[in-house]
Amino acid sequence: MGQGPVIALSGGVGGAKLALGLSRLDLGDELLIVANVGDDFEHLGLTICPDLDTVTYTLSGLSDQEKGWGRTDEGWRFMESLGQLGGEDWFNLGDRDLALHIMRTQALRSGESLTAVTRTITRRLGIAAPIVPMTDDPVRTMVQTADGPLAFQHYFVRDRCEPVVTGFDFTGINNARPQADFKAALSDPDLQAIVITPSNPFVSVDPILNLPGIRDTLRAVAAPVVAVSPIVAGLAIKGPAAKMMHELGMPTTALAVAEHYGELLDGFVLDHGDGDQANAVAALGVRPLVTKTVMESLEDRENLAREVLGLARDIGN
Ligand code: FO1
Repeated sequence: MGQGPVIALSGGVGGAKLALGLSRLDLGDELLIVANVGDDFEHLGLTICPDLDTVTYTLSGLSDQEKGWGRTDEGWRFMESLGQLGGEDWFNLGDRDLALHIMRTQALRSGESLTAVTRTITRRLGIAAPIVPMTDDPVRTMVQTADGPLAFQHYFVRDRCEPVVTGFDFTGINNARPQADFKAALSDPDLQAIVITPSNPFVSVDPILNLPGIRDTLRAVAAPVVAVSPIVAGLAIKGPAAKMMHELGMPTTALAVAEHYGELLDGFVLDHGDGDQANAVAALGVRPLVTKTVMESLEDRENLAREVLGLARDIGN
């Protein structure tokens, strides 16, 4: 690839896996990881930023691999005591993880931006690739359900994704400005690619795409926009994406994800299990790539990252 920026839009676990793969390619400081903040919420007086934390812990090698969130080698004595005292214990904060939330909350309260405190944290954890929030302004995903709106973490964790979703709102999105480095990379004439990682299209990627001006910018930039399907053979690898698609009356297919992103896309990466949908993706005017998108090993993460950039290069030539 050339030497311009590669922007990766990342949400939860799937996004972080591909972000890790991208960070291990020799992109130098050209890789910019933009994390969703719609999952963020105020809890126990703390500002919790789960998607920033998932990608931060993943790139620092501290993430708990089987849960997909939080830290490995974790203790839960804080949660035990919280429970004893009758505190809200539906959202699990590990003893080590808690230090990050307290530090970030303190920094934000003292007027530091989320970008600034994220830079402090990622540097302390030895992460080279810049990780930035999609915006430094407050945006909160509200899940519309048959029984009324739910804050995202209430839907996702407290209610275990059981409510039937009817739509999504991103509170604050109209007044939110794209984060400065994100905005600058998008207007960099050497921008190489924008990668939409295999995160939940509705609650992890759409908050970023719905920032004022982002969709228009993605349509206008010369750099290819390439997405990796989070749906493989009709199922989400992790999380409620397929359930949401079903409840929204969409087919739970990789093709339906490509159609959801629509004309923003130049390329779309499907798993071998969905190879039969490649022609339909091509019929959208989007270049398909069929490969192994299920990332079990570190090598899988790197291989997929390499193939995604290869697709972007082929489209760009
Ligand atoms: N997800 C859960 O399913 N249960 C939890 O108790 C939980 C706690 C938690 C604490 C910190 C953090 O950064 C993430 C946490 N998550 C938990 C994941 C979180 O709900 C994210 O929003 C998901 O990863 C989706 O992006």
